[in-house]
Amino acid sequence: MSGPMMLSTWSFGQRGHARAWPILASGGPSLDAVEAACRVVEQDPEIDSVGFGGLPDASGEVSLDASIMLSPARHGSVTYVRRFLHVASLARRVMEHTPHRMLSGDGAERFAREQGFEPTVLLSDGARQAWERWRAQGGASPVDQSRDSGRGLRPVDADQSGRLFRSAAEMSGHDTIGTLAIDRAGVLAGACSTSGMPYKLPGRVGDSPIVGHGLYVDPQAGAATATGTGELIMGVCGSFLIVEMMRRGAPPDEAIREALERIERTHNLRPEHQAAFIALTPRGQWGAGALRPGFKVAVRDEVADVLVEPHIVLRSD
Ligand code: SD4
Repeated sequence: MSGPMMLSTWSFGQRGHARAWPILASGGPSLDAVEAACRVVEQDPEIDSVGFGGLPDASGEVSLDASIMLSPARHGSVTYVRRFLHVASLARRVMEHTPHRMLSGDGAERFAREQGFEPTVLLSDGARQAWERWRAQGGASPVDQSRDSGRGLRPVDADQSGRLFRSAAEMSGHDTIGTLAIDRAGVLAGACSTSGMPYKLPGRVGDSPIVGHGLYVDPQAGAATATGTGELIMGVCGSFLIVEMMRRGAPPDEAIREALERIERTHNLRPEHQAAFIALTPRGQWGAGALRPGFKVAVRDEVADVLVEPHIVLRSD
């Protein structure tokens, strides 16, 4: 067994790691670490694809989805949450305080209130203005979330100011925070949180809150999480497929390649489509891959705090 480590999607994953790593480094649980990473990204108004600041649906309303998972018997998720910010934490409450696995919409929000979560407005001024521009242009064009312009590949402590990113422009254009962690005790955990596809039809739910699609964790086999166009990922049960292949002996990269190739084989891909996965074995071996260029993965362990290119990029376009 190697030491604790964390792996997250996109450049904003590093922001999450800055908060979550001290939990793992001090021997804390991986479940707390993945929740903490999601909370950082959820509350950041500069990030237009998760939590406050997330782009709204076609009607101008923001709705959030999230899931959290320890094992096939221990997971929780929420969908279509429109008045509460910390949906990964809410998913954890579903796991820990209900006999259920998923709560949706008004029921999820009633549960949030009962659990003491404070209702809030999720639409930021920036997201409202973006939606107004989208509507003024006819409201038809899909948003390409495939590329991460975060300037990464930074070694540990490169940014002494503590500011990991220089401008909002560096952060835009990508989506779900998916995060996987293994703690000192060797316990795997995963979480993901998203505002979903920009300008989606109201009520649309993507892969992120659905166990097996956007996230899957099995203590014996490993963990995987997804980002990108949920409709593609849901078509192949992406995260479950990857964990299942790892169970049968595939290294994480090989398992991810199979999921990406299956998406490519079974869908008519459009230019704005992206799908990317990260995966982690119980022994700390990790993998990352994307359908198209532009994806980045944040990695943190006892020696490194880096943002790197995925090992696999299936297509060049
Ligand atoms: C979803 N995978 O809901 C998430 C994030 C996303 O366009 O919106 N991608 O499909």
